[in-house]
Formats: sequence, structure tokens, C-alpha cells
Amino acid sequence: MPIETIFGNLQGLKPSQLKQLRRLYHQRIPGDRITTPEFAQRLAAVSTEINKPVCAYLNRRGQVIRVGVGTPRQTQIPLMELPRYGAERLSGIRCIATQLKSEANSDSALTSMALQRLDALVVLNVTASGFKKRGGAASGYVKEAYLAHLTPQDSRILTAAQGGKNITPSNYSAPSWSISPPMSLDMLSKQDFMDLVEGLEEEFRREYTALDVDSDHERVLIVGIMTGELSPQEFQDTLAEIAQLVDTAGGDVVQMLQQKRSRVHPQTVVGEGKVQEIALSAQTLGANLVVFDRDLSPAQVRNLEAQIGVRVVDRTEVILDIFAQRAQSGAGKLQVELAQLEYMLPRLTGRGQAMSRLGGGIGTRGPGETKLETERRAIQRRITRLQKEVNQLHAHRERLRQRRQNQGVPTVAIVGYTNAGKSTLLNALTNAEVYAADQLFATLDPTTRRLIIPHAVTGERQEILLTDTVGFIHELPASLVDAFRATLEEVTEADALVHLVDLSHPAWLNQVRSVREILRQMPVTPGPAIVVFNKIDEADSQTLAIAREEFPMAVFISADKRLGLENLRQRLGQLINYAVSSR
Ligand SMILES: Nc1nc2c(ncn2[C@@H]2O[C@H](COP(=O)(O)OP(=O)(O)OP(=O)(O)O)[C@@H](O)[C@H]2O)c(=O)[nH]1
Ligand SMILES: [Mg+2]
Repeated sequence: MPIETIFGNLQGLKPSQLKQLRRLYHQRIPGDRITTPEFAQRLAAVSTEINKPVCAYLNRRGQVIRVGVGTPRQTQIPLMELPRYGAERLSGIRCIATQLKSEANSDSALTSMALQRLDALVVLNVTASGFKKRGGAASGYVKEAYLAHLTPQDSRILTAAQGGKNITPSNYSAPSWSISPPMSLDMLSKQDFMDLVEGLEEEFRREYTALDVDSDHERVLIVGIMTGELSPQEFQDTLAEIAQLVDTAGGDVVQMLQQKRSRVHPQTVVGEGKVQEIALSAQTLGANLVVFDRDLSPAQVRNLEAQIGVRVVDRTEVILDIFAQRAQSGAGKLQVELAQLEYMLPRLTGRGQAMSRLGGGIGTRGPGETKLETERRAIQRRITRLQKEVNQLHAHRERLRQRRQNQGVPTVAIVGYTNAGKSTLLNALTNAEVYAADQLFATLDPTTRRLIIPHAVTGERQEILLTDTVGFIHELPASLVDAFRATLEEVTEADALVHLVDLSHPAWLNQVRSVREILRQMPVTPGPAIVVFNKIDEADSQTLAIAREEFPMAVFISADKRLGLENLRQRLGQLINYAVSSR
């Protein structure tokens, strides 16, 4: 791009006028001044001459870095091209704009200032002075000037936006700004500009430090779109879940925005106004990642990133990122990499550049991350190789299962929504030492342990094998299902299933449905299952009553408090008896 490009709408401008505009780039203002009267007058003159508003953007050294024809909104610097310093700083760029009709400061100019985190916005009200000389330039003078700048957010709003899981969807926190009374050019030029921006930045920093922000964590803004298919309660549940996913992935949720739409906008998912609101919120709160509650097409991601100016990822990427962080074993890493690559392959076009521009974090980590920029074909080759390895893993697990089956030991797999308490239950029943934690997807690799239960008929001790495995989630990403097929086969190959449900979770009933849906879609029909309600120590009596009525055959336990485990053993005996006899 030539250095003296004029931005905005240049239609109908004469070469001589363009030349005048380009000359603005040669102007230089003393570093500690907002503007000089001479510079302001010059802008006013050009603006009157072309009869259009003109904007000049200056850096802190007083150099003109951008000249545009149009309003601040029309000449705005694309967000992708702006430096991003986060909520505690300003962009180091100010805009001096002329305004030909003496209307009030329009909101759109102020919004542009907030979007770009400009140091300041100066609006010059220009009045054409009387007559136009024949053949000569019309002159105009600055009637009055306004100085606007951002002010720190009310810390209470920011604090409310802080705090991960407890966050509730809210209206976006509007940026706050202040506008000076009308000033003369002399007054404006005498202001110490450096004093102003340094003072402001100090306040921003103070507000920001008061928030106790962990700089290792990404600051995440979540966007939920409510389309027809979910009830308001179900929608809130999915929002809470995506917030928990972000939290698990290591991000701090700073805000949740939502929009109701009859259908998703094909280019940007949400409408234009909402995109702007997201961009503003991200700027105001210093968010560096926007997470959508649904899957996005590559084009949607590109459009959104261009308009919001921070990285945009979808729900699947967050889940894949958690898996990537969790994967410990070779098998786990292998499957996660495969899932990430399969997800990314169709999304590669043009993403690489934007990704490196916007930095790392959620959605970019994991065994697959360095492969991102390599060529599609190389990735395809890698996928083929990983698939081969997954097949080997599959064959290996198959042999293990075969051996167990030959020994005639019945197998039971614990399935359920993530965080239901599956690993805790395996530990409680078998003294295994599987990692159990209040995290989503704490377990990726299956663990199998022996368990002694009473025989349903004879009452004698019998041995079974109990397997704990990866948890399920609503709309489990397809690439994960595919990549984890070797692991999921532990489920389909088991003689019977324990479907464990966290009864203390508000969305427990939908979680039951989601798990059943995933089981239904498995290539091999799994064996018979019993529903086991866990965490009854934390479930309220009304929920317990509903569950008893809806699921009369279910077992009620607390794996953590070791309640109801003896009954569960008995019921496992009956289940195995039924499963083996109908095998
Ligand atoms: N109150 C209560 N908490 C429980 C109970 N059982 C498990 N938990 C807790 O629930 C959380 C999740 O337990 P995990 O055993 O890791 O759950 P999981 O189903 O294996 O989860 P993933 O492997 O992440 O899918 C942990 O914080 C447990 O301490 C219970 O009976 N009562
Ligand atoms: Mg687990």
C-alpha cells in the first residue's frame, strides 16, 4: 500500500484535491499537543473544499498515519490492523475529524473511538466562510472543537463481569466516554496531550489491576444464539455449559452476550448490530477471545474476526482444546491430534494468517498445533498415518477384550455425561486410583478394574471387569467420536452399561437424553444399561422424587459419600445375569 493512501470515499474528487489530502501526511504536530491551530485549519480548508468530512489519524509522535474522506465511522482503521494492548491501554492513535453540519457529536463517531480504543477523538465543527472565490478554494474555519476520550469503566460493572462460572448473561457493558464542552482551537491546542493520555492509561491500569486479572488466562467473551429449537431454560443451560467449558480450558469468562434469532445469519451468525456490540464489548473489557456456542463455518470465522478484531472460536474448538490439554497417554494424544486435524482440514483456507495475527490460546494448543500452518496435503498424509495408528490401537484393545472374553469374565462400562462421577465410582468400587476432579473431561483413557459382586441367582461371589472411560457431552463433536472410536468401543463391546447421571446438576434430564442419543448413534448397539443416579447427597428432595417416578428401575447412590454402593453391587449382579443370558 502506498504510504500516502487516502481512505474512504474518494468518488468525484479532483486530482488537485487528492493532492491536498495527501499533503496532510507531510504535516507534523509537536508530540505533546493534540493538534495545532494550523493543522486544524488546514483540515477544515480541505474539508470545505471537497465538501465532505475528513479524518486525520495521528500517532503519539505527532505523525499523520492515516487520512480518510468521511466520518470517523467511515474511515475507521480495520480492527485487524490495530495494535491490541488490552483494557489497560489505549491504541496510541487519535483521530481529528471535521464535521460540516453542526449537528451534535454523533454516537457512531464515539463508538468508533471505543472500537479502536483511540487516545482521543477531536471533532472540528467547520463552517464555510461566506462565498467561494471564483476558481479558487472555498475556505472554511473551525467554529468550535470538541475533545472526546474514553474513561475507565465503572469497576463494579467489570467486577460483575469477572468470576467465571458465576457469570450470568448480561447486556453488554457499554464503553464510557467523556466529551468536553465546545472549545476554541487555541484552548484545544494548549492542552497537554501526553498528560491526558498518560493520566487516562494510569486510571485504566488501576481499574484493571483492581480486578486481579490473571494475565496467563485468556479473557473470553461468550456469545450464545437462541434459535427456536431450545426452551429458554435449555438455552441458559447450554450457555452455562459453554462457560464451564471455557473455564475448564483455562479461560476467564468476562462477559456473556446473547441474541435471539429465528435463524443464524449466514455470514456472521448474529446480526450486524450484535457484531458491533461484541466488538465494543471485547474492546471495553479487554477480551482476547470470543467463543460462540455453536459450530462456525470457516467463512463465518473470517468475517467475525475481521469485524471484531480478536480471535473467534466455536464450541468444538474449545472441547478439542480441553482434550488436547488433558491428553496424557500416547493413545490419548494420538486420538486428540487426529480429531483436531480432522476438524481443521476443511477449515484451513485462509485461517493460518489470521491465527498467527491474533496469537495463541484456546483452540490452538495440543499435539496438532504446529501442523496448522503446514500444507493441506501434508495434513492429509498425517491424518492417514494417525488413522492407521488408531486402527492399530483399536486392534490392540480388541485383542485385550478378546482375551478377557475368553476368560469368561463379564464386562461392564460406566458411561455418562462428563463430570457425572464415573471415575469416582470406579475408585469407590474397586480402590482404583483414577484421577477424578470437578473438571470436564478429566478422563480420556479407559481404565479397567476387577470388581467382586454377588451372583444374581446363587449369591456367590463373582468377578466382573468394570471400565471407566471418557465422558460424553451434548453434541459431542463428530471428529472426536471418530478419533476416539477405539476408546468408545470399550462401551459398545461391554456386556452391560452403567449409565451414571449427576442428579445434582440442574440439566440432569437433558444430560440423560444426550447420553442416550450418543449411545444410539454408535455403530454397534451397546448392551443393556441401568440408570444410576449419583450425587444424591447434593440433590434436592423434589428432584429425587421426580427421578424416582420417571426412572422406577434406577439405582440411587453417592459415589463420593459411598452411599447405596451395596445395592448397586446387587443390581449389577442382576444386570450381568440378564446380559449374559441374553448374549
Ligand atoms: N457431591 C458429590 N460429588 C461427587 C460425587 N461423586 C463424584 N463427585 C464429584 O464430582 C466431580 C467429578 O467426578 P469424576 O469422578 O471426575 O467425574 P467423571 O464422570 O469421571 O468426569 P470426566 O472424567 O471428566 O468425564 C468430582 O469433583 C467428584 O468429587 C457424589 O456422590 N457426590
Ligand atoms: Mg473421569
